[in-house]
Amino acid sequence: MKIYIDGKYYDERNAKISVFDHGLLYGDGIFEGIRAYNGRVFKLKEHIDRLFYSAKAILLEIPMAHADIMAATVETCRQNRIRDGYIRLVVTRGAGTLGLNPRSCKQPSVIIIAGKIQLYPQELYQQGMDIITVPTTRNLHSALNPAIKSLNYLNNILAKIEANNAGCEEAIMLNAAGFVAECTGDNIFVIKEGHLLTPPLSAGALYGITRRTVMELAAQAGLAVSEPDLTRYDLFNADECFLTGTAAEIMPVVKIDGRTIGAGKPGPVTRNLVTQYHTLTKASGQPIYE
Ligand code: PXG
Repeated sequence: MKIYIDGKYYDERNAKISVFDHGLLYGDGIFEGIRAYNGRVFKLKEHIDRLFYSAKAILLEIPMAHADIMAATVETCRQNRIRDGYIRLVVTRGAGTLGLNPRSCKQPSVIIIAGKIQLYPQELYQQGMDIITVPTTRNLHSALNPAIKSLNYLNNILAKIEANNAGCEEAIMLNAAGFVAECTGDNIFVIKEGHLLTPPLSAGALYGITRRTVMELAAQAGLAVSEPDLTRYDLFNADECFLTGTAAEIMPVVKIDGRTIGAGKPGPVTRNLVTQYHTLTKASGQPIYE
């Protein structure tokens, strides 16, 4: 595997960054998780846009232009002969002194890894997932805005551990007001009487790129799409529920906190969206090999 670090490619065992990098010392940095399908990078521009928005929010100056990061991402896929894969793009604050002042970091680092990801077992896509609400609430906007895809994922990791301890693969995180925010690495949706509902960004959801894509597909299919505040009660009484994410794609949910959702198996609206999503991922995106 060839890994891109600051303009050069390194073998896996030589791909290293400084122990003084504030990305490591403080989680001071940002990232993106991107997919390639069928020789194309899916929603590349949208991911790089979000990377720049995250950077702006944490006053991190990415040392490359938008177009150059797009080109480096595609080139890293080419170097690794990726047709279908997963790309992790990381920008760290860079090496500095021991002490959290980011002004000691002279040069942010850009890292691009192109490999594979299998987030959840395949059979869960057929059966649907059983998930729970966990005690750890999503970060407050006023503390660390969940819209920022930062290297500070402890909030999500704690929730994931709580889910894993209960035998579940994913966790529903509420915000401090008790409304549903999102899952640890996925957005959440419900279907109720022909309406597609998902928490608003103000509830503490990441501006998910799969989330937006699914909302567009649903609107095209004639579903009413809205973003109201949702409570656990709304989830329990939904006709269908599913999660979205770049890695997860669309994952049906059939049980929440012991309550069976709808008929207890992936529903027709979810299955239709899955089909449409797969059609879209196969046929669109930035070509890698032309
Ligand atoms: N919420 C959170 C907190 C996320 O981290 C999503 C929602 C879905 O967003 P996208 O834009 O991907 O639709 C994410 C994204 C992993 C992994 O390694 C996690 C994500 C993406 C890729 C890999 O677990 N989360």
